[in-house]
Amino acid sequence: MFDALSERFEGIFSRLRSRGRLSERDVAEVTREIRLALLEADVNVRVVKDLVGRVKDRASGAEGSASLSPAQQVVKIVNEELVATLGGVTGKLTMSSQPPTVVMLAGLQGSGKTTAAGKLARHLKSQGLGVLLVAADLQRPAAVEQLRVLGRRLDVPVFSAPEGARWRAVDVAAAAREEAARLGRNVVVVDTAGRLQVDADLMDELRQVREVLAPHNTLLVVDAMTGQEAVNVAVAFDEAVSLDGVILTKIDGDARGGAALSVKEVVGRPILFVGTGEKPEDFEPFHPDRMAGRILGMGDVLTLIEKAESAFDEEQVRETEQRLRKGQFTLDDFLDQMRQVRKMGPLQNLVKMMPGLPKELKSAQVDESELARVEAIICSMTPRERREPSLINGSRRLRIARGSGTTTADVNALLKQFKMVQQMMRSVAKGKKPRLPVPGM
Ligand SMILES: Nc1nc2c(ncn2[C@@H]2O[C@H](COP(=O)(O)OP(=O)(O)OP(=O)(O)O)[C@@H](O)[C@H]2O)c(=O)[nH]1
Ligand SMILES: [Mg+2]
Repeated sequence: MFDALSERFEGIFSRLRSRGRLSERDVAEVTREIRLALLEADVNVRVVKDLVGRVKDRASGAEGSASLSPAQQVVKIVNEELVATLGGVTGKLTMSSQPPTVVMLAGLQGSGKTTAAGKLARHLKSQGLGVLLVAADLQRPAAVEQLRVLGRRLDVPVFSAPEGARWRAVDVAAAAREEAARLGRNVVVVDTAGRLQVDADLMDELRQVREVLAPHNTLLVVDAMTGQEAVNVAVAFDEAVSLDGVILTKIDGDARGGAALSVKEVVGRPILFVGTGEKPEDFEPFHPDRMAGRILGMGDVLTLIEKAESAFDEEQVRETEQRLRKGQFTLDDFLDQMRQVRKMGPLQNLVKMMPGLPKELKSAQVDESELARVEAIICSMTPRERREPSLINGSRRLRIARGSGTTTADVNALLKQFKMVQQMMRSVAKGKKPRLPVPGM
């Protein structure tokens, strides 16, 4: 998402860079280009008009007043106004002082409600909260089972209508709080049924569910691919059940991104989370400033750092560091490091967030199977071999290759790679500037 828009902005800003002072005409030209870029990205017309108007006012007024170059000044202004349009600050779920906090999800069919329920449960669980998932979608026969499967995978309990009981969604909702109290859960996440379109039946059911649930957060799940229509859907749901926020899903797709940029301004409800893929971990809090940075091509360094921080086990990192200082870096450490990196999610997603990487590199496939192979090889070694790889002679090599389903050439390649990393680590430990083993890096 936003690729086309980013590219347009990149072009606009690089042309601007070659200018000295910005004349009235330059400002007019730049704002016209920005307007076109936003409209092409499917941003709501009213939102475009407001945003461009604000940029124009500030860009002409600020002329020559700061030490920034004209181009830098415009980038700064566009960035700030984009952040404002996206909601300004990072939104948060309202947590009730009296548990359980209730979160109700609503949205059209296939928007990603059930998936988002799982993702949200995982997210809250990782913050140390006890979550109960509630299956209040009795529309689709398989819906309850879908949530149960997710719950099992995430190790989160799922509450649903008792076998054979003829419950409606409101009955499930009514019993959910009691179940949460019984299980001592802090947060209840309720999945509801969707419809193909906004219709009276759906809204009635949702209103009833909302009434008995009295949720602290009613969140609309919107598929980013729906484009402009997302805004209308959000307005309709807001009128019916009064929304507190939005979860925007499938931003990993090739949607142009206009919906994301319009929802807050038109509906007045913040985007709280975004779905970036099908898996439970493909989920992030929505940060307007970082999203703006990503759109303007500044990369999403902060999200990257945050991911790294949450994935790395500090204790383990400290231990490794201590061994490194003593110049001991074993294949076990190598494996640990690799696993830590993998915990951050698919490499592909991480690479996309790196600023300044050439486009070709971002679209290049990262070979995840290579990582799996390395893991298999190291796991086929004895603990002693992992500490002293020099022990690995011809027959051991063959055993390791067989054990890991690889070839002796693979084992050799890994040992060579490890040796280079080890050498690098040793020179780091000695306080020398490391010589990277990869040429050209
Ligand atoms: N790529 C991508 N796919 C997603 C994302 N979120 C959900 N999906 C996929 O979208 C499809 C629909 O997701 P569900 O969670 O079942 O949608 P739902 O709103 O519960 O659908 P109903 O219960 O039928 O109303 C599934 O195939 C999901 O894997 C996302 O962020 N990115
Ligand atoms: Mg569902």
